[in-house]
Amino acid sequence: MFKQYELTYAADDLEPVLDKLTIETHHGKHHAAYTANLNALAEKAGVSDMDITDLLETLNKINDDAVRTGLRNNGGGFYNHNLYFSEIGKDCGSEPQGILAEKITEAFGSFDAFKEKISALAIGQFGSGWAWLSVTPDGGLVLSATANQDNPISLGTGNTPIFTIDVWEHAYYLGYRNLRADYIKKFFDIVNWKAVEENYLNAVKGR
Ligand code: MN3
Repeated sequence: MFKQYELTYAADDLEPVLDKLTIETHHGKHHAAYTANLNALAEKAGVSDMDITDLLETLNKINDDAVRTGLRNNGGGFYNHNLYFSEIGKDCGSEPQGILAEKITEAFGSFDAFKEKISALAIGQFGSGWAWLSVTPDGGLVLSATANQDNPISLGTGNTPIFTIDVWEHAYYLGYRNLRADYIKKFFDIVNWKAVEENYLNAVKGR
């Protein structure tokens, strides 16, 4: 049974960056649906007890095309949104500290340069998708963008995502309409960098 991340903030805590209805719909409808669909498909495929990252890494072992595609889309939707909703919060924003700040500077030159680069990937992702900050097998950081609900795990990159930006229209359309770049710019005001640093430390620990 895969468990949807429970919000640690109220739906209106992220205003004015993300409005209450956007959070309620995104978490309570979209993310909830991915989770329910994943659980139904996982039961059918006999993989309900798997860790989500193990499942996404080994999708090619599932023979039934429809089940494999469903698990890729809904398993990705489940995993991606668990990361997304756990990396934002009330009274956040600011800048990363400690080891994460050092690693970002090492990889991209500065925090501002990192923001510019990942924003460009997020803006440039054609259609629905995600931009990612991931940890490489040697502990470095790398950026990427993916379509639909794919992620660096389901694509078999060997990298571990620690931060993401959802650029599906359902993430921002009520507040920003067609202005994806404005949403991305404001999104940094609600990022919980402490949580992202924990993601980094967990990713490195597991290697
Ligand atoms: Mn979404």
